[in-house]
Amino acid sequence: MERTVRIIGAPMDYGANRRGVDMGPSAIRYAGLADGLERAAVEPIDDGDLSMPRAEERDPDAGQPSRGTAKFLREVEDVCTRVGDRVAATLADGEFPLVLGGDHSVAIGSLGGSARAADLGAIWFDAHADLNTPETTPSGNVHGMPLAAALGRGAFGETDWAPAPRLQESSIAYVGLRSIDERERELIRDSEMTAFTMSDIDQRGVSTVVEEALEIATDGTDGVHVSLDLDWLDPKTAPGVGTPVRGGVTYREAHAALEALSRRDEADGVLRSMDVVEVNPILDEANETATLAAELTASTFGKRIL
Ligand code: B3U
Ligand code: MN
Ligand code: MN
Repeated sequence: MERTVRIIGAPMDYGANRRGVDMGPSAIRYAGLADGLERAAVEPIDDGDLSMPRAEERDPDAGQPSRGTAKFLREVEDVCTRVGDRVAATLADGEFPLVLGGDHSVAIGSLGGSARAADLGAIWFDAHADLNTPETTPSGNVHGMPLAAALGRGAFGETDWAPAPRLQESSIAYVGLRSIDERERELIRDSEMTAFTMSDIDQRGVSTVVEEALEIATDGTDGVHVSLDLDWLDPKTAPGVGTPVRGGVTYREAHAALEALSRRDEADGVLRSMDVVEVNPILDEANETATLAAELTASTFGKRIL
């Protein structure tokens, strides 16, 4: 047991428009996360869940940004600040922070916390680009904005909590994109990020794409953050997500991708932090998506078939 993985539950659903992702952390634990991690020969320590006020008791329009729309922004700020502090403290203790969402806005916290004491690269496994700002968002949901927030784009740039201190655009790689808003398409094209879409995976295979993503995220950085949005997978395999998009990766491709990360990590110790987000047990079939989330996390930390 060479590595200690500290599990930080962030049961928040302020950033999504469907209730239910707040139950993600319990569902992933129930699906056997700790056992899977032990089989991967890491020691899991579970910090339990951060406390979260119920969305029903809050006003989504309070605390709006200087420009545009971002629902529940005050609550997202509060949670992400606490997630960031926990992630930074975990890293300072020499442990690996694993954040369980919750909707994808928790990643503003995990990226910010992980990028405090190191130059950070990131690999974003997602159907969506999550690059909207309060000014461009079609929905007002912050789970469509975490990368923009961490990069300090748009109205997020005027806040002191959202921008991740040591995260450069050029060290970010998307893997598996297939649902991009019109404005986001322009933003990605004009950015220094690298976007591998589903069609890159079709053409070159998922392992090659992940190895290329790793090259980008490790080049000139001290470590890599892995953000795993379960809607990256095909909805036939992972039905329990708020915004399913057909045409995602299969069960085998998903494991192959995370095993490719783990192989590189075994050789060079490149992984620094991770979040697993958007599991919605209410929309799931017999906890299938949470089970997959637990299995894929174990694959990332080195669990093998044999
Ligand atoms: N791009 C859309 C939809 C979306 C993004 N992330 C999720 N859905 N999960 C938006 O609302 O920003
Ligand atoms: Mn996402
Ligand atoms: Mn998504």
